[in-house]
Amino acid sequence: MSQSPIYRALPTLAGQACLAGGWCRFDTVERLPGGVCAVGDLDPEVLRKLTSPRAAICGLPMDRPQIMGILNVTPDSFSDGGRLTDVGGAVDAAIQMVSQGATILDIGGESTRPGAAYVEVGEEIDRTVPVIAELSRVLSVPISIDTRKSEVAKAAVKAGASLINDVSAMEFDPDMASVAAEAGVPICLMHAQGTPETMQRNPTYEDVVGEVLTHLAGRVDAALAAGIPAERIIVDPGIGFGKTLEHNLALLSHLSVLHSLGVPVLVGASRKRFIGTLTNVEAADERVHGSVAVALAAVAQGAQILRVHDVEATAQALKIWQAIHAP
Ligand code: HH2
Repeated sequence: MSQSPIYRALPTLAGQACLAGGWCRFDTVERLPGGVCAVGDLDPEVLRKLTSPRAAICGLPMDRPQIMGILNVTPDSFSDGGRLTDVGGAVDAAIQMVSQGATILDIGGESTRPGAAYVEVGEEIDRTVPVIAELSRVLSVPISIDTRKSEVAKAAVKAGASLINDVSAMEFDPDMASVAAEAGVPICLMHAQGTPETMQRNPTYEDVVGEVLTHLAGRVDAALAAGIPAERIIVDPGIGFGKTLEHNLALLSHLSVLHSLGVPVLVGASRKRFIGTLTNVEAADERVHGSVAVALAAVAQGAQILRVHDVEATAQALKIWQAIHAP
């Protein structure tokens, strides 16, 4: 349960205040508890966090949406596992994603799908580091390492990764905070309830939006306390990580609440189970259209980074959305 009030800017296309220095605007804010209030009546610190332009992440401006292409070098990822088993294949896929519009690449060596098995540190390094080293040699886009383990993060940064994406928000490995602080790279803090092994058994919340926000606020504080400056922190609601269909939809429809934390928001809903459930599409790689719809819904609430498998489709949809709404 959340203790302090929650402030959710209600995005419109033509309000007086600018959400996170980006493309969404707003006139009113939902305060829970307390109801709707006008921008002019907000506490200045709350207003500052909601409106201040976010610092660039790895040189990528946060006043426009960025596409993070997913590259899983795993045998068992839920939608693309086993596809990229050698460095050459992974590099080719990465080059294609960049040509299609990815401005950042997320390399993962351990599946975190529900029920996925634990991968040892050495194995995860062997899967990811050669790919990162080669990618940073041939491409100039920033590379993110998707890991919960500080040793993997350290090796990946040494090989050229410039962002750490931790689905446990530094809770799985107590050394992750100091490694990220010392490495001087941004870190994405994602909300999860439980571990991948168990998280989908019976996810339970009294107030999923409030609890996810409160948890992420605590993890942002932990990162700040560890010496990671706010300019290097990203938050993520963790779609599908210990969440039912209803939880995912509540988070997506209230996504803009995360801007009250004052840092960029990343959303990773691509091809996930809830899209299949809503559309009756069993095969994960056939959930492209639903995934694009979620990406646009996230952008309409000011999410700055979209983590996606289908870069080309997302980039095309985003171009049209921007041409209409944020030229
Ligand atoms: N989702 C997955 C993995 N990493 N990172 C962030 N920040 N946000 C997410 O939503 C997220 C993530 C799971 O998706 P995927 O990588 O496609 O599958 P798998 O974990 O099976 O490799």
